[in-house]
Amino acid sequence: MIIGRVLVSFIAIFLWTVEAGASVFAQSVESFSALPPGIASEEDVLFAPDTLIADFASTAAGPGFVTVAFGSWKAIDGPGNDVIVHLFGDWDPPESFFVDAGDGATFERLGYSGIPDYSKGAIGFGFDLADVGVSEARLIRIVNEAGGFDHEGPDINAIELVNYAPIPEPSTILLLAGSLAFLGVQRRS
Ligand SMILES: [Ca+2]
Ligand SMILES: [Ca+2]
Repeated sequence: MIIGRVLVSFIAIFLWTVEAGASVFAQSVESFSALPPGIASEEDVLFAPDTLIADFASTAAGPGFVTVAFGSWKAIDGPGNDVIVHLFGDWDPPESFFVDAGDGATFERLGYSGIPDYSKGAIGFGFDLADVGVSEARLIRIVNEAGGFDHEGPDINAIELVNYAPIPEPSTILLLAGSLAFLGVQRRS
């Protein structure tokens, strides 16, 4: 009976994907380039949009970047845009950026922010995994367009997944495999 309940909850977690409605926001910073002086914390890019932002400066060594993860969730390709990068602040053309999706070892370039009209306040940039044929990604990386000289990066407020699915924990997979094996034995006996 317990195994049956584990199985039911496992399936329920899998069914809760796109239909959940709510968004998932970045929950941890996996890697990042240096922050310019006066910027409080790389973690200001985490969680829902607020008044805390971080920018990751480009230097002579290369473009600034930040890579984030989403806890127990991964980005998947669903209807329309799948990833939204929220900025808050002033905009300067060299603050344009690229967005990459990947799983650590490799990344695919999802898109480019473009150079929008100068504006202040909150701006969201949407990106679609389907544009580059990516079906899912655990990590999202934002890379400054400007590189090779000192320049602040985009004022990143939050990184949102619109379409997402749970990342099965290894223990859950083992539990499921064990449950199926047990059910198989029961059925044969
Ligand atoms: Ca999509
Ligand atoms: Ca923020």
